[in-house]
Amino acid sequence: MKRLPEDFIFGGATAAYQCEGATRSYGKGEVAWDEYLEKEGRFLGEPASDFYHKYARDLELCEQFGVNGIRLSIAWSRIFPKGKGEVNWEGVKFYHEVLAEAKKRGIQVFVTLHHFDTPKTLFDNGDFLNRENIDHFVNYAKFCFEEFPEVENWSTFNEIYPIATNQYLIGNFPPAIKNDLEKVIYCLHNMMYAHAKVVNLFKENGYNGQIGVVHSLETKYPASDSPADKYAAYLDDALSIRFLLDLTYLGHYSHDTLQALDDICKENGIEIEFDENDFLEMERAKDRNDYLGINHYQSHWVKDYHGETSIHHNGTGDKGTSAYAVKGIGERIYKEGIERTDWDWAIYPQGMYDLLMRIKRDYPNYKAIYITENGMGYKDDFENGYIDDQPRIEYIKTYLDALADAIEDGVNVKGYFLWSLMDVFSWSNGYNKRYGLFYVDFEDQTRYPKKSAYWYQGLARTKEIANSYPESDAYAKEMAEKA
Ligand code: BGP
Repeated sequence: MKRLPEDFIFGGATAAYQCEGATRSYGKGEVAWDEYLEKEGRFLGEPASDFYHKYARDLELCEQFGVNGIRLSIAWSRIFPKGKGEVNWEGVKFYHEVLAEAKKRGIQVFVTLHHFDTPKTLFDNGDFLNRENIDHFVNYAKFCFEEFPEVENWSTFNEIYPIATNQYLIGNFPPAIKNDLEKVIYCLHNMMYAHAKVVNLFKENGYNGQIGVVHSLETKYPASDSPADKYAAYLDDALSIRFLLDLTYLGHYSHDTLQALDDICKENGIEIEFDENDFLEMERAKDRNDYLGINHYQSHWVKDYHGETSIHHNGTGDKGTSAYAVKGIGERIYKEGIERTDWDWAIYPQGMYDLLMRIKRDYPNYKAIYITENGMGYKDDFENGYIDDQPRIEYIKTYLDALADAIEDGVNVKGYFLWSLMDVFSWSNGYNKRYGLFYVDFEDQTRYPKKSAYWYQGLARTKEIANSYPESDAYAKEMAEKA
C-alpha cells in the first residue's frame, strides 16, 4: 500500500462564487456572471452552498473528517464592489471571521485572490485585456496582503488558461466570445504579467506567508505515432501548459514556445506583439514563487487538425457530446480504452504522474507543488440520507496513487485539495454536477457526509492509500442495513 508524507495536507477546495451565495447582498458588487447566468436562464450562482452563512458548519465538518486544509477565494467585488475605490467593510469582516474559524479548528487556509470573478465594472471595461485592470488587481492584492496578515498561503489567480479559452475561444464563460485566439493569447500574457507584479510586490514588501499561482495543467498526448499528431499535441501543450510555466519559472517564453506560438498565429492569421518590459517584471518574479498550485482532472489525446475551429462544450452530463478542434492546433479525440466521466473527462492518473515528473525536469526552480484541484464530477444518488459515491473514491484513489509515485520519484508535492470540499455550484453545469465530500441539499442547505468523506477521513488518519478504511466500511454497512 502506498503512503503519503506525515505532514501532507489532505484538503478540500472551494471558490467564492461557487459556494458563498449572497451574490448581491452584504455590500457585494456585481460580477459578470450575475447578469450572464440570469440571461442564460439555466441556473444561478444563488444559493450555491450558502457558505456565507454556513461556513462554520463546513469548517466543523473539515475538522471532524480530518480535512486539514481548505482552499477558498476572496471575492474581489465583496471587498471592492466596483473593483477599486470604496471598500465594503462588511465583506472584509466576513473573511476575517472565516479565517478565524479555520484557525480555531486547525485548518490551513490557501486563499486565491481571483477565481473567475473580476468585478463587473472592470470586466465590462475589458477585464485583463485592458492593461489598466492589471493595476487595479495589484492594488486589490496589496489591500488583502495588508488587511489579512493571518493568511499564510496566497495564490494570485486560479486557472489563467481556462479563463482565457472559456471567455474568448469556447465562449462558455462571459463575455461568451467564440474563436478569438488573439484575445486568448493577450489574456494569458497579461494575467501572467499581473501575477509577476503581485509576486514582486509581495516579496519586496516582505509580507507574511507564501505566494504562488494555480494553473490548470491537463496533460496532452499525441492521438497516434504519426509526426503530424505528435506535432498537434506539441502545439496544444505549448499554448496550454508551456506558455504559462515558461512565464512562471523562466520569466520569458522559451524558443520552442515562441516557435509554436508563431505557427499557431500564422495559421490563424494573427500577429502578436509583447511589450519587452513585461519580461523584466517576470524575470524578477521567476524564482519567487513559493509554490505551484496544479489543478488537474484529465488528459487529452490530440490529432492533427487544420479545419475551422469547432467546439461543443458538454455542460449537461450527456456523455459523448464533447467536441474540441482548434484550427492550426489540433483536435482532441476520444482515445479508445480510456474511461470517461459523464462530462467526457478522461480518467487517466498516469497523466498526473507524467505532468509532475515533467515539471521537475523542465522547471527545476519550482519549490513546491500542491495539487490544488482534482476530483470527479458525478450525479450522486441520495438514498435516505446516504450517498454511495464509490466511483469518486476510486477516482481519488488512483490519482493519489500516481501522486505518491511522483513523490517517491522525487517531486516535492506537499498537499492535495479535493475539488470540492462540499457540493458547490458549477460554472457551466449548475447543480447536477457534484464533486463534494459532503452532499449539499441546495433547498435547505443541509450537509450530508458521503461515503467518500468517510474514506477520506481514513486516508487522512492513516496517510495510507487503501481501498477502504474502517470508517468507510462502517458507513457502507449502515447504508446496507437501512436500504
Ligand atoms: C476548475 C475550476 C473550478 C471548478 C472545477 C470543476 O476548472 O477551478 O472552479 O469549477 O474546475 O469544473 P466544472 O464545474 O466545470 O466541472
